[in-house]
Amino acid sequence: MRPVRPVPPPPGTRRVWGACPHDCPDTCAIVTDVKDTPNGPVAVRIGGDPAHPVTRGALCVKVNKYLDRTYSDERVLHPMRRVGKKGEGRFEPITWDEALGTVAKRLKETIETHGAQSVLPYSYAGTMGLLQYGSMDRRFFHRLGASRLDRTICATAGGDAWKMVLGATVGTDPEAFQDAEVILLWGTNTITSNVHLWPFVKEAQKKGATVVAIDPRRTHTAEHCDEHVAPHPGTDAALAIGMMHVLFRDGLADLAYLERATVGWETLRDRCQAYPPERVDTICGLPTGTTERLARLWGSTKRAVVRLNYGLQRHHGGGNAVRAITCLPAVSGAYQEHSGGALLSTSGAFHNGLREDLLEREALVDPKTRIVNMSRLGEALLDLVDPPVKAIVVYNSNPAAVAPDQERVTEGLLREDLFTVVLEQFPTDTTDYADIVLPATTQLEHADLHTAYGHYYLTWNEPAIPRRGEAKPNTEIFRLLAASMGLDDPAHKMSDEEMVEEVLGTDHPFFRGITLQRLKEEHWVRLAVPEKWVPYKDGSPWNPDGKIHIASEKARALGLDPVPDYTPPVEIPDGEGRTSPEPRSGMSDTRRPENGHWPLRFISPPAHHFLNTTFMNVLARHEPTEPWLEIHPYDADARDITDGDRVRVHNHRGNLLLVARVTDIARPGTVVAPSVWWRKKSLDGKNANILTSERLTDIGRGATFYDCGVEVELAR
Ligand SMILES: Nc1nc2c(c(=O)[nH]1)N[C@H]1C(S)=C(S)[C@@H](COP(=O)(O)OP(=O)(O)OC[C@H]3O[C@@H](n4cnc5c(=O)[nH]c(N)nc54)[C@H](O)[C@@H]3O)O[C@H]1N2
Ligand SMILES: Nc1nc2c(c(=O)[nH]1)N[C@H]1C(S)=C(S)[C@@H](COP(=O)(O)OP(=O)(O)OC[C@H]3O[C@@H](n4cnc5c(=O)[nH]c(N)nc54)[C@H](O)[C@@H]3O)O[C@H]1N2
Ligand code: SF4
Ligand SMILES: [Mo]
Repeated sequence: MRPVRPVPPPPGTRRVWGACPHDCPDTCAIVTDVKDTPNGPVAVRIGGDPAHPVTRGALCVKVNKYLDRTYSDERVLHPMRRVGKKGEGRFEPITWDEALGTVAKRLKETIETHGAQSVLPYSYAGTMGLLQYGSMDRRFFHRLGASRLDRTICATAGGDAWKMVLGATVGTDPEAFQDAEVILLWGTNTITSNVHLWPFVKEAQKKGATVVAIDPRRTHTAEHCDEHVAPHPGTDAALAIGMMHVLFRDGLADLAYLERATVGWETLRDRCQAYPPERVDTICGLPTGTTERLARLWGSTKRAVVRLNYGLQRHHGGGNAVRAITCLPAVSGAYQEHSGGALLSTSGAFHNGLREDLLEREALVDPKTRIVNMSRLGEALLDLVDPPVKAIVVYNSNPAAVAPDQERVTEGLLREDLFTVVLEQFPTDTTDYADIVLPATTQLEHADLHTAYGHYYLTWNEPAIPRRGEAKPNTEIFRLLAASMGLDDPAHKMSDEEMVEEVLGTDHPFFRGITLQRLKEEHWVRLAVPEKWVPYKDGSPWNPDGKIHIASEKARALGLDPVPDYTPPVEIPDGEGRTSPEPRSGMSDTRRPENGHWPLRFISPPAHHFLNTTFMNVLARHEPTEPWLEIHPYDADARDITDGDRVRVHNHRGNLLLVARVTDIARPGTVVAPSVWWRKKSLDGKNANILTSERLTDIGRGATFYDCGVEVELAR
């Protein structure tokens, strides 16, 4: 690919190298140009590092505006105490001493009265830096004996499913995509959610590759592909199994590779019998012949790669869908090629080496401590789990907006006997429910070390500007909280850089020669993985027997089918009119009406300018309208809905006001609400999660945001 021209720093500035902190596979290398002024250093320009092989000098539309975010007048810059009712968002500033004293006192009282497990940390990937994501905070909560949090809201369904087959979340190098001959973009809106893969896809396309998007929605990514296949949401496992049916049937399976590198392939071949391509076309709602054609395309070359992403795993059967797709390159033998195979995440290459166990002081955890699933926050706050949650400390997340079954979550957060602390950069929907808000720094104001889940480079983030107001990094806040609570073990006093040295203190070969010193000098460093890496050439190095587990003993031990199978969605019938029964008790949504199948499938994938809820407050004006619903003309006509009408989307969990966009971007039967809007900046104080359920995925205990049935009507 053509090299990128460097951009010199503007005159009178100095350049500081950093990393994008957001929950995005690309983990861009950022350069910030800083001017020293009489009032201190000020960041004047931000951009992508031209020398970085994946960032290639460009940031996305969101982080290009990171200076607007950092210097926004909306920032929370001082500790605050609630003065209004919960949910109102009225606060008064207090000193740090007062804030820390109050939090320490309330947590101590809670622990004395209700036990340490009544304290719940709630955090996700608002920042993905190892320090600010999970280090001092984990040490603090582990030492207290607080409840543990099962961080399932995004990726565990796919991640655990992938690991069942391949042992570690390591996939085809994104830089290798440029040499592929067939690329399937499966359940990924690449241009929105993984834009730095796109140039590699375009390069392959330029060289003659066929690129196919598999997505119920005709995204802008799909529009730029050679073909768009639009299955019903939640039917991907059937499609993958149907494709493998054709590969086995037509002699396109690489039996030598299957024999040499995998276990259990014969069982999968037998499973495929039940899914002839014609049946699969019906299940998925595809034109006859689609499954067969896709299979032949996939089997036509070993330089075939599938980029699967997380959209397709947010369904009841999402784990099995990922397992099935992961088997495709095994059956065709594409795992033997540098530019073949599959990519879900690259994170395993980092996490299998780094000493995150030390960073988080995992040794402090009593294995008997209860675990709360973050995807069922409503239940945790309402259903009197034993012991009840009496204090919640939220950071790096905005659960009032992003957690499913919003009504229950809100009811929980409104509880008068719940003590809520939120560490935030902005006055979000969640801070509105806080008793105490603690101001957090942004990426330009703190140090951090970044892994990635969409490439193989480790990146150092050097602070570029002074902290604004009284904001502090998460690490510092938990250091101070530990001191206020009287925790005086040296683990709670280490500096950020000492923790980085500790986490890098690994003898794993991927980290050979990588030190903090080197990272500071070079800004980002490729892991010591082979240049033309083919991780699954001979099987999987991450499974004890060295094989790819097409049949998985891990799955069997969990009571699952050892080979992947298709299970229909729970709330939305597939093309054969089938749904899955409610999952085991304790995981189901008991308020679902008898025979209650809503007529429309509802999905709420990321809007182009938002990152989950981050940037919504800064960039909403760049989105086409107020919060909207894409609805196909066929479904709109049947309901007398015209473009621009206000519509009410509803099901048994709640209802939501949106603006209708009548468009064939959505397939008939599926409506789409690009997300995730701040509730308080929406039309009726709610967002898509007023409709989603707390049901969990078949594998990985994940959230099922897109397994959601609704009806839509004109709002009156
Ligand atoms: N701009 C932007 N980028 C982001 C994010 C963001 O919010 N905004 N979020 C970040 C995060 S946290 C994550 S996890 C990733 C998420 O990014 P992706 O993994 O790409 O996930 P989604 O956008 O949820 O879904 C991708 C596509 O899957 C489609 N889809 C939904 N259901 C199905 C299905 O059943 N089958 C198939 N085949 N497709 C389906 C959706 O229509 C969507 O276009 O992106 C990251 N990047
Ligand atoms: N309906 C629907 N719901 C969804 C999704 C969907 O597609 N549809 N996607 C789901 C997915 S994939 C995910 S990953 C989750 C994401 O959900 P969250 O992890 O809650 O992500 P955000 O909404 O971006 O909120 C992150 C918050 O962290 C704050 N933050 C950032 N950096 C720091 C820091 O250094 N310190 C502190 N203290 N705070 C910081 C930001 O200001 C922001 O408010 O949402 C899920 N919810
Ligand atoms: S959000 Fe993703 S694409 Fe945008 S700058 Fe960050 S890492 Fe790069
Ligand atoms: Mo996510």
